[in-house]
Amino acid sequence: VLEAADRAAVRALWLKLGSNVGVYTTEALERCAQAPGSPAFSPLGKASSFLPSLTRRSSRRTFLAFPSTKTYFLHLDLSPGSAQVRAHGQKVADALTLAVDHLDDLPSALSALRELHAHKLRVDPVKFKLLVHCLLVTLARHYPGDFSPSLQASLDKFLSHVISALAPNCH
Ligand code: ZNH
Repeated sequence: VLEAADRAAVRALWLKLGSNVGVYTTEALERCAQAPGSPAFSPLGKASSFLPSLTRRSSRRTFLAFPSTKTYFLHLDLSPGSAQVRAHGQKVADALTLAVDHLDDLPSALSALRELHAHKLRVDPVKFKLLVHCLLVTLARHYPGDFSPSLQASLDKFLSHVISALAPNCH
C-alpha cells in the first residue's frame, strides 16, 4: 500500500496534469517501441544510445525506444500522430486516472484490465515496466520543475503498484 506522502504527491501531480494525462500517455506509448527500419537498441544496457531520445524535442516517429512493444499494436495505425494510437493512449490514461482514484484498492479496481492483459492480450509482463519507464521519462520532460527525486520515487511506487495489479507476475 502506498504511503500517505506518496499518495498526496501522485494526486497532486494528477490534478496538475488535468485533461492532459491522455496526451502524455500517448507520448509515452509513442516513445516505447521503434519505427520500422530503425536500428534496434537496448536502452537498458546502453545509456548512450538511449539519451538522445530523451533530449529530442518532439518525436516524429512512433514507438521509438522499445521496438518489442510495437508488436502488440500492429493492428493499429502506427503512423506519427495516429488517431488510433491517441485513442489507445486515452484509454490507458483513463485507467491510470481510475487507479489514482482507487489507491486503496488497485487490485480490484483494475481486475478486469488484469484479465484482459493476462489472458486475452497475453502481454509479456516485462513490457509493463517499459511502458511505465517511458511514462516517467515523458512526465519528467514536460514537468522538469516538479520532477523532484521524491516525486519521481512516489510516481515510481504508484506505477509499480499499478503494474502489480495488472501483471501480478512481473517481478
Ligand atoms: Zn494495455 C488495451 C490499460 C499496459 C497492450 N490497455 C488497454 C485498454 C486499457 C489498457 C484501459 C483498453 C481496454 C478496453 O478497451 O477495454 N495497458 C493499460 C495500462 C497499462 C497497460 C493502465 C500499464 C500501465 N498494454 C500495456 C502494455 C501493453 C499493452 C505494456 C503491451 C506492450 N493494451 C494492450 C493492447 C490493447 C490494450 C494490445 C488492445 C488495444 C486495441 O485497441 O486493440
